[in-house]
Amino acid sequence: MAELRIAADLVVAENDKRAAALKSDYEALGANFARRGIDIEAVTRKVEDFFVAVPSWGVGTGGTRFARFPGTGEPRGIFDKLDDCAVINQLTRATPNVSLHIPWDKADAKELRAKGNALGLGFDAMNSNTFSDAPGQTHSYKYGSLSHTDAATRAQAVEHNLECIEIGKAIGSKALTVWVGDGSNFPGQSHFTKAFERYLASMADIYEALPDDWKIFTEHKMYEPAFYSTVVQDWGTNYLIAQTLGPKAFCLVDLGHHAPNTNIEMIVARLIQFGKLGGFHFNDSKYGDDDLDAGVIEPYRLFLVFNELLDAEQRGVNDFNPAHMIDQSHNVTDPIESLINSANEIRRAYAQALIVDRKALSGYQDENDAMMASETLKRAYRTDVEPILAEARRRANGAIDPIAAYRASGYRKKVAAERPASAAGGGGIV
Ligand SMILES: [Mn+2]
Repeated sequence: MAELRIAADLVVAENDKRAAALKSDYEALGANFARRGIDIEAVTRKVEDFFVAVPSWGVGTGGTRFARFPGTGEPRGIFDKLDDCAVINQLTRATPNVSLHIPWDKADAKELRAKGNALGLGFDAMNSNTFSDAPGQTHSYKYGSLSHTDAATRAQAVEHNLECIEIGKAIGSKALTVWVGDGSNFPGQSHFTKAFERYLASMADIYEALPDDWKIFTEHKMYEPAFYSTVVQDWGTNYLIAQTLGPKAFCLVDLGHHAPNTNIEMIVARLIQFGKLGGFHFNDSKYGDDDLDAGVIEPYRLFLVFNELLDAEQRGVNDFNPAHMIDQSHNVTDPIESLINSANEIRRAYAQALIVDRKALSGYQDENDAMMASETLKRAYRTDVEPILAEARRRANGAIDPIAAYRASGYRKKVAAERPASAAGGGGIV
């Protein structure tokens, strides 16, 4: 039995206040579904089994290039972060796994594993960091890491990724996500081809050390921290990497890493078709890599991404098992509330995509009935599936209204008393 960060009877008391309304809403939605030929119980069970990993770096307050304004009770290290992640999972029952970032979360592997076990948490993909310099490191990543012009710097970056794999093996992770900040700020600064050749050679060295049952994920990103070019700038380059490295290499799609108005769901479809979709970093954006909470800006786009995933699943695409991870920066909210809400929004998109009438959609596509094809998607998207999400949480001993339960628990106030205030100022992601 996992240690609970919030008293079980508080969650029960909060749920008791809302149980009758939920029952009534769930029955009404069930009757609506029955008329549409959908089994609400089957949908609820699928939602209960859908999980998304939370990022350890997401439970601290994020920042921008301008400043960081920390909240109270900021986690002091990985063990505090795991405590906060356990709260998110206790209330949502949607986030049983945590993704670690090394070296930020470096700690004794046995202790990490024991802490995870005690809290009922597992470990998702390991994330390497060669986009900033760790204290005391020999070679700087100012001008790149895996694609650096200097062989010793590249070797150091490869070595760091190998260390991430070793830590991951010790704590039960099965994937490595390679983060790089490599790129250039000026035309002419970097030779596109040579830089990509060096990157591929470094990645091949990392791939070589990857256990057989692991996956390696690469993320494309159009800009930032480099502002003229990046080494892995778009999904085409990302696909080339996965294709060149081999069968354990896959592309990760971070929803914020594209030019505005890019048709991301179509990229997802292409990667699925050619067997290289590794998974997602969920977040939302208005302008660039804003790292806003999933579903707050473009919930229809999130739904359309899940529509492609469910289409693939229901077509029985081979070995289709994309990783679901959140990658966000919470600058003005309580990070725990943002992650609770994001996990729910991701489940909402999943539930809405589950109820798309795919047979009807396929028929409208064949008949070139654009109006009805669009309406088929919209009908699913317009359905308020909140009773299903709430019922899935309730059945798993989570909270019917997780943010209300979190606020009622006084958790933030409690940890604020235990954890000294962290320093303000400084930009960047944490
Ligand atoms: Mn990302």
